[in-house]
Amino acid sequence: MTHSFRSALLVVAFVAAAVGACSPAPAPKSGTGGIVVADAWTMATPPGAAVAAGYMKIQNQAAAPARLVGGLSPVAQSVEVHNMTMDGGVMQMRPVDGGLEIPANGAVELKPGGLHLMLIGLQRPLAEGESVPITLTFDDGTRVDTVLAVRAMGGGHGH
Ligand SMILES: [Cu+2]
Repeated sequence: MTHSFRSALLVVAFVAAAVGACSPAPAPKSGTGGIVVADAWTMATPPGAAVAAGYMKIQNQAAAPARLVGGLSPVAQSVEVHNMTMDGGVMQMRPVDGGLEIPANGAVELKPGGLHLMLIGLQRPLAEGESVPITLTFDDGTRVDTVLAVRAMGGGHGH
Protein backbone atom coordinates (compact mmCIF):
# COMPACT_ATOMS: atom_id res chain seq x y z
CA MET A 1 0.00 0.00 0.00
CA THR A 2 2.64 2.46 1.09
CA HIS A 3 4.66 1.52 -1.93
CA SER A 4 2.04 2.32 -4.55
CA PHE A 5 1.15 5.51 -2.72
CA ARG A 6 4.76 6.64 -3.02
CA SER A 7 4.69 5.83 -6.73
CA ALA A 8 1.62 7.98 -7.20
CA LEU A 9 3.35 10.87 -5.45
CA LEU A 10 6.35 10.47 -7.73
CA VAL A 11 4.11 10.75 -10.78
CA VAL A 12 2.53 13.93 -9.41
CA ALA A 13 6.00 15.41 -8.88
CA PHE A 14 6.99 14.56 -12.46
CA VAL A 15 3.86 16.07 -13.92
CA ALA A 16 4.28 19.22 -11.85
CA ALA A 17 7.87 19.56 -13.04
CA ALA A 18 6.81 19.03 -16.65
CA VAL A 19 4.08 21.66 -16.52
CA GLY A 20 6.42 24.14 -14.88
CA ALA A 21 9.10 23.74 -17.50
CA CYS A 22 6.77 23.60 -20.49
CA SER A 23 6.86 26.48 -22.91
CA PRO A 24 3.58 27.40 -24.64
CA ALA A 25 5.44 28.96 -27.59
CA PRO A 26 4.56 27.16 -30.83
CA ALA A 27 7.46 25.28 -32.41
CA PRO A 28 8.07 25.64 -36.14
CA LYS A 29 6.58 23.04 -38.43
CA SER A 30 8.82 20.25 -39.55
CA GLY A 31 8.71 17.30 -41.88
CA THR A 32 8.68 13.75 -40.54
CA GLY A 33 8.33 11.71 -43.72
CA GLY A 34 11.77 10.20 -43.41
CA ILE A 35 11.95 9.17 -39.77
CA VAL A 36 13.66 5.84 -39.11
CA VAL A 37 13.94 4.41 -35.59
CA ALA A 38 16.55 1.81 -34.68
CA ASP A 39 17.70 -0.04 -31.54
CA ALA A 40 14.74 1.03 -29.40
CA TRP A 41 14.91 -0.38 -25.88
CA THR A 42 14.01 0.09 -22.25
CA MET A 43 14.91 -1.62 -19.00
CA ALA A 44 12.85 -4.08 -16.97
CA THR A 45 11.21 -2.40 -13.98
CA PRO A 46 10.66 -3.57 -10.41
CA PRO A 47 7.06 -3.97 -9.17
CA GLY A 48 5.52 -0.61 -8.30
CA ALA A 49 7.86 1.46 -10.46
CA ALA A 50 6.17 4.65 -11.65
CA VAL A 51 8.44 5.48 -14.57
CA ALA A 52 10.71 3.93 -17.19
CA ALA A 53 13.10 5.41 -19.73
CA GLY A 54 13.15 4.57 -23.43
CA TYR A 55 16.24 4.78 -25.61
CA MET A 56 16.70 4.64 -29.39
CA LYS A 57 18.42 6.05 -32.43
CA ILE A 58 16.20 8.38 -34.45
CA GLN A 59 17.30 9.10 -37.98
CA ASN A 60 15.74 11.79 -40.14
CA GLN A 61 16.19 11.09 -43.84
CA ALA A 62 14.09 14.07 -44.91
CA ALA A 63 15.43 17.39 -46.16
CA ALA A 64 13.61 19.25 -43.36
CA PRO A 65 14.20 18.99 -39.62
CA ALA A 66 11.72 17.03 -37.51
CA ARG A 67 10.70 17.86 -33.96
CA LEU A 68 9.87 15.06 -31.51
CA VAL A 69 7.43 16.35 -28.90
CA GLY A 70 6.38 13.20 -27.05
CA GLY A 71 4.81 9.83 -27.42
CA LEU A 72 2.07 7.37 -26.56
CA SER A 73 2.30 3.90 -25.09
CA PRO A 74 -0.33 1.49 -23.75
CA VAL A 75 1.87 0.81 -20.70
CA ALA A 76 2.16 4.46 -19.59
CA GLN A 77 -0.13 7.36 -18.85
CA SER A 78 2.11 9.73 -20.77
CA VAL A 79 5.43 9.85 -22.60
CA GLU A 80 7.74 12.87 -22.51
CA VAL A 81 11.06 13.76 -24.09
CA HIS A 82 13.62 14.27 -21.32
CA ASN A 83 17.26 15.17 -21.05
CA MET A 84 19.69 14.29 -18.29
CA THR A 85 22.24 16.91 -17.35
CA MET A 86 24.87 17.41 -14.68
CA ASP A 87 23.97 20.36 -12.53
CA GLY A 88 26.49 21.20 -9.83
CA GLY A 89 27.60 17.58 -9.67
CA VAL A 90 24.03 16.30 -9.44
CA MET A 91 22.28 14.39 -12.24
CA GLN A 92 19.01 16.06 -13.10
CA MET A 93 16.45 15.32 -15.75
CA ARG A 94 13.92 17.64 -17.24
CA PRO A 95 11.58 17.79 -20.23
CA VAL A 96 13.18 19.07 -23.42
CA ASP A 97 11.72 22.52 -24.01
CA GLY A 98 9.71 22.73 -27.22
CA GLY A 99 10.61 19.21 -28.29
CA LEU A 100 13.71 17.53 -29.63
CA GLU A 101 14.90 18.52 -33.09
CA ILE A 102 16.15 15.76 -35.36
CA PRO A 103 18.22 17.63 -37.97
CA ALA A 104 17.54 17.26 -41.69
CA ASN A 105 19.51 14.28 -42.99
CA GLY A 106 20.76 13.76 -39.45
CA ALA A 107 20.23 11.59 -36.42
CA VAL A 108 19.90 11.87 -32.65
CA GLU A 109 20.67 9.11 -30.19
CA LEU A 110 18.64 8.72 -27.01
CA LYS A 111 20.81 6.85 -24.51
CA PRO A 112 21.37 6.37 -20.77
CA GLY A 113 22.80 9.49 -19.15
CA GLY A 114 21.40 11.79 -21.82
CA LEU A 115 18.30 12.22 -23.92
CA HIS A 116 15.52 9.70 -23.32
CA LEU A 117 11.80 9.14 -23.60
CA MET A 118 10.21 9.09 -20.15
CA LEU A 119 7.30 6.72 -19.74
CA ILE A 120 5.32 8.24 -16.88
CA GLY A 121 2.64 6.50 -14.86
CA LEU A 122 3.52 2.91 -15.68
CA GLN A 123 0.41 0.71 -15.76
CA ARG A 124 2.41 -2.44 -14.95
CA PRO A 125 5.99 -3.64 -14.53
CA LEU A 126 7.99 -4.20 -17.72
CA ALA A 127 9.43 -7.69 -17.97
CA GLU A 128 12.75 -8.61 -19.57
CA GLY A 129 12.28 -9.98 -23.06
CA GLU A 130 8.92 -8.40 -23.88
CA SER A 131 8.29 -5.81 -26.56
CA VAL A 132 6.56 -2.60 -25.52
CA PRO A 133 4.74 -0.67 -28.26
CA ILE A 134 5.41 3.06 -28.35
CA THR A 135 4.32 5.76 -30.77
CA LEU A 136 6.52 8.79 -31.28
CA THR A 137 4.65 12.04 -31.89
CA PHE A 138 6.06 14.97 -33.82
CA ASP A 139 5.04 18.62 -33.80
CA ASP A 140 3.37 18.40 -37.21
CA GLY A 141 1.09 15.63 -35.97
CA THR A 142 3.04 12.80 -37.57
CA ARG A 143 3.19 9.60 -35.55
CA VAL A 144 5.84 6.91 -35.86
CA ASP A 145 5.20 3.48 -34.34
CA THR A 146 8.01 1.40 -32.90
CA VAL A 147 8.62 -1.10 -30.10
CA LEU A 148 10.94 -0.97 -27.11
CA ALA A 149 12.79 -4.21 -26.43
CA VAL A 150 12.87 -4.73 -22.66
CA ARG A 151 16.39 -5.49 -21.42
CA ALA A 152 17.44 -6.93 -18.08
CA MET A 153 17.33 -4.61 -15.07
CA GLY A 154 20.54 -2.73 -14.30
CA GLY A 155 22.30 -4.37 -17.25
CA GLY A 156 25.67 -2.71 -17.78
CA HIS A 157 26.46 -5.67 -20.01
CA GLY A 158 23.50 -6.41 -22.23
CA HIS A 159 22.61 -9.94 -23.36
CU1 LIG B 1 13.30 11.34 -17.60
